[in-house]
Amino acid sequence: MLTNGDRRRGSGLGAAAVGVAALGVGEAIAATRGGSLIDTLARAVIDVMPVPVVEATVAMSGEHDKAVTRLGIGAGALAATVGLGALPERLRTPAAAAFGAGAAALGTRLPTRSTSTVAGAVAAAGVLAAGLRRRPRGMLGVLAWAATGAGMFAAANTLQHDLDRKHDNDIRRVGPMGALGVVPEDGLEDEPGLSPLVTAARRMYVADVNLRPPRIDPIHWRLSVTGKVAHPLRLSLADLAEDAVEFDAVMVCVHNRPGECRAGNGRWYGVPLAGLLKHVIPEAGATRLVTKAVDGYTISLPVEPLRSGEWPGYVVIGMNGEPLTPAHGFPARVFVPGLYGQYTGVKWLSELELTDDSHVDYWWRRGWPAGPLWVTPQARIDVTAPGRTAAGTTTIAGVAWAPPHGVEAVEVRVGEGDWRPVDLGTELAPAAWRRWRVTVELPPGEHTVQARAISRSGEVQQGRHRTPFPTGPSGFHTVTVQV
Ligand SMILES: Nc1nc2c(c(=O)[nH]1)N[C@H]1C(S)=C(S)[C@@H](COP(=O)(O)O)O[C@H]1N2
Ligand SMILES: [Mo]
Repeated sequence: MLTNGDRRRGSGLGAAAVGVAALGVGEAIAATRGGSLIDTLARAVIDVMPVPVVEATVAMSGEHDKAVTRLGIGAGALAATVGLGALPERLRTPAAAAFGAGAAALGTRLPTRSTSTVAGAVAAAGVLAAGLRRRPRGMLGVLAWAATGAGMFAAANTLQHDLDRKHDNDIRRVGPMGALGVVPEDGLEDEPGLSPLVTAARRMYVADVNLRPPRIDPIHWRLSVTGKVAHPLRLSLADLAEDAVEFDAVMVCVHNRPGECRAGNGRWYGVPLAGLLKHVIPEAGATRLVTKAVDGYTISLPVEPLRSGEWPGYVVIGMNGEPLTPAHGFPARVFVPGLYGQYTGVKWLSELELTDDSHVDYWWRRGWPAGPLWVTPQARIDVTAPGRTAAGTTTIAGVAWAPPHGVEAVEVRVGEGDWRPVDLGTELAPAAWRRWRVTVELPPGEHTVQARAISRSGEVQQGRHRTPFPTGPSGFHTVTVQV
């Protein structure tokens, strides 16, 4: 005999299984043309998420923020289905239809819009309505629905991978972007565990508001320079490549708390914005350069320091000798070394618009200051290892940055002891990160080691703890060493 409690649990499971099937079917149909129901729902949620929730998600999930968001959206959608299933029968179909209409509307409205996402939303709503009308009975029924859903998710995954592979081929055909030439060295190559001097694109942190990078066809892509300019421009990737130069610089996320890895050092290839701006001739009143992206994200920068070259900014089209990867903004992004990633310019650049001060950026609207915010000096400890030269010594090594001025010095201290200098690797460029190493003698026991960076402009890294929001983090990276 089934009790009422058993029956309710059973029907909840049945509704969840229907939810998996509906989402799976939606995801598979959306994927036929590169769309995604879950990514669309996620982006809609991210766009309205209160900043404290965004900050908590980033702080808690670290590098896995996208996976955590995707799981959260999936779980939320399933919970919603269970809720739908608990409604009186006559309300379930209208509720499923409303869900489908909402998801379809998002699929047409968001910058990531795609007809296949709309089709997926409609199909998901149909499966949901049908499934909830005759809820699966018994364990076998539940399993059958859930397995259908799982199969559909697997199909969606395969379709997305195929599209990614095709996109990677399109990118490969673009050819080299700059030459890494001689692999740069700084004299600290022999330190195992130390971050590489130049961060490989696949090891570079990824931070943006999307679950999946937009796929942009390089053949048809053009960069428009518009707005208050005497000579608007439309440039292809090949046009840009003609004026590109190589530069070394560290990209740092404003969420990078001491010791974290949301920072990477690249050898970039880009067109100086000063030259580009000279070419288009800004009109009177053109005070802001709005960098716009295909994901609907904008970051605006003051025109004057970019035009004069006081802030050397670039339209970047390559990293480490290759085109940008999809995750890092292919085919183009704007980068002003020294500004935090969130203020430095957009990935997946589509347009540069010169305008007045009335423009409001994605994150300002959400409570972040108008900025721009500059990266503060930061030192990270990568290595604490037994010294190789003498017994009882410990090697401490890491990276430090203070763009755009450069790292003047790095210092470490043990416990509350004095700050002592370290050896610095050769500087690639002031805006790049600099590696460092020191060997200290430590008595047996447990020790805390801290590091701080000092910028060539005289700014000393602050030890007081500050959260990333609203002006960037501070504090020292502190590690514990057992001798
Ligand atoms: N179009 C677009 N550009 C963007 C973002 C975004 O969400 N969308 N995120 C910014 C943030 S917060 C950072 S830290 C950098 C990260 O660049 P990366 O992912 O290549 O490291 O990109 C910036 N550019
Ligand atoms: Mo960021």
